[in-house]
Amino acid sequence: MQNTEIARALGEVADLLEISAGNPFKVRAYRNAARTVADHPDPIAELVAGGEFDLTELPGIGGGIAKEITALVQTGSMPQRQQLVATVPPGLLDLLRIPGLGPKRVKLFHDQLKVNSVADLKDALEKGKIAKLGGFGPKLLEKIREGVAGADTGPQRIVLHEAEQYARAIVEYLKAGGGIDAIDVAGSFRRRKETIGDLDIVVSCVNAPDVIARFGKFGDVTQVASQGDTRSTVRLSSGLQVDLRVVEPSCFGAAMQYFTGSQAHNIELRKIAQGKKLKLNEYGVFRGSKCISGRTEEAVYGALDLDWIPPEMRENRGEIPLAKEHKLPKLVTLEEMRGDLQMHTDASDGKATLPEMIEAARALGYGYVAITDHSPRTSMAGQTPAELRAQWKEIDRLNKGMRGLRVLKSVEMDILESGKLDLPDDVLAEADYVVATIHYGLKQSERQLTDRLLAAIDNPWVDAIGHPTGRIVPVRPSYPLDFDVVATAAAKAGCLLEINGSERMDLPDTLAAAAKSHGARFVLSTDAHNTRELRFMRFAVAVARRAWLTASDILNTRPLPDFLKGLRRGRNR
Ligand code: DGT
Ligand code: CA
Ligand code: CA
Ligand code: ZN
Repeated sequence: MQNTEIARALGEVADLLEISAGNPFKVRAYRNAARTVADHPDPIAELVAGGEFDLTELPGIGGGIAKEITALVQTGSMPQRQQLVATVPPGLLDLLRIPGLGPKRVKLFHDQLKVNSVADLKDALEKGKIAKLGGFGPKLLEKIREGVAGADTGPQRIVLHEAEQYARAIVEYLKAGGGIDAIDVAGSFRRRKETIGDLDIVVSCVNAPDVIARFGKFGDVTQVASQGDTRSTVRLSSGLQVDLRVVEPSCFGAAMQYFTGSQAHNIELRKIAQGKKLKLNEYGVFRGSKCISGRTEEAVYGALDLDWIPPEMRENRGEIPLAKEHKLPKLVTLEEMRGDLQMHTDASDGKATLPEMIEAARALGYGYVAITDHSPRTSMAGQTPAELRAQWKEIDRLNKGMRGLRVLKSVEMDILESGKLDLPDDVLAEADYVVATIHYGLKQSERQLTDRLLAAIDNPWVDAIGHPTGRIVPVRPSYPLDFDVVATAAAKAGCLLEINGSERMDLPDTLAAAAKSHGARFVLSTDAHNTRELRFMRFAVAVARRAWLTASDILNTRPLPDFLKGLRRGRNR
């Protein structure tokens, strides 16, 4: 659990307290605590888990809030928050998420106009009731109107990183209730899509009603939208919907297959079944009324004369014919990754020291890592050439005493707005590996941005282009880019393209697949800014697998000597 999430939960408690006219001092206490947590350099969840740390030593955190934070970290929910959520209409939480609406305004609408949901607010807006309240100018009204329209299009999709936290918490919770034979998360989550619309959980067990009942009582549930004998749908306080299906053990594989989707993949499979005079549904493969398979997914695919298809490929993009011909690619796995090629220390904007990052990387079993602190252009965080050289000297020193892990001297170098590089060649030549990225001038034209990347690819000391499209999944889309031109140039020059496993998830899966078709090769990295984020490699691997990449497409699946020889600078050695 990240500090931002803990801070958000604390902030929500403050909002809820304010809406329910709670003690203003308590409201302020929660707001202060939220700020303290958000600003704290280390992951609070880890400090709590370590057990040694006393949260009340932090500014603005007293005994009560410390207990709430500990409960949140340990159980995934905050008692104070649950208590408040139970007392306010669930629709008010949706209202709080509308841009321009804080607790004061939500409370005002609630108290004065009996607005309890997004629908109520829409109605009040249409009838001019909000304008009549006073204090709402035309600009603000327009902003609220847009927010309402956005909220109307259904709940937001969430990034895979965040979905994982919810999925893990719910699965652990259901398991802890006992009586479960098998449990797994299906849907887009299992296909490892970059964003998740809702979570789909499949359980096989003996006593379905028990599991369904327990599911509805998960601490973070604000609404049980539907509940039947074998299925239930709930909403969590974040707005995320979770579907649960309970099946017999003999159907678990078929249910996992069906609910993993994608829908397009399933439609194709059903056609194949029909062609064999079989019927395929969430309960199994049937000949007439006889179930011929369903316990495992392998058996379901097998009954259709298909090899088992990795979930990440199930998008009906040609995987089914390959499964029929036993020609599915051997997708890259997390275990095949031998190094991490982007991470930051406290020398730039990271939170951990160089030795701390190295120790954490070693614990993950890597053979090499690149320390890629920022170049001067990155205001506040940038390293001057002198500072970089000092860090590299330190890395040389550390490498001497180290076995098993090699730390590569590196830098994340900005490609400037002008298209020039942020560091001169003589500095770049002293590094082991250089990743070039764009952080500024994102509003330039497609031509300009494409040319900037091409200029970087043109420099023989640039080994890779980092987060090539600039997108950050939950925050901003890609900048305009002629990607085919970039990928073709990178392939020709032997410049690698990065797949960044942070919430950037950049390259996106479709572009990575396109780049592969142009002959490009890749590096996978985490862009970790603390030790915990070094585990984000699984998200980079998810993107790579969705792009059908194999270990041979990815240079950092190779042992160190091959990796170094595979770099374009390696050829000059
Ligand atoms: P999401 O939640 O929008 O990120 O995407 P999914 O793929 O998880 O979609 P979801 O949750 O609506 O449904 C989960 C899977 O269940 C879906 O991938 C395929 C299967 N499924 C659901 N409804 C249908 C349907 O009407 N027809 C077929 N063939 N499959 C369905
Ligand atoms: Ca889903
Ligand atoms: Ca669903
Ligand atoms: Zn960057």
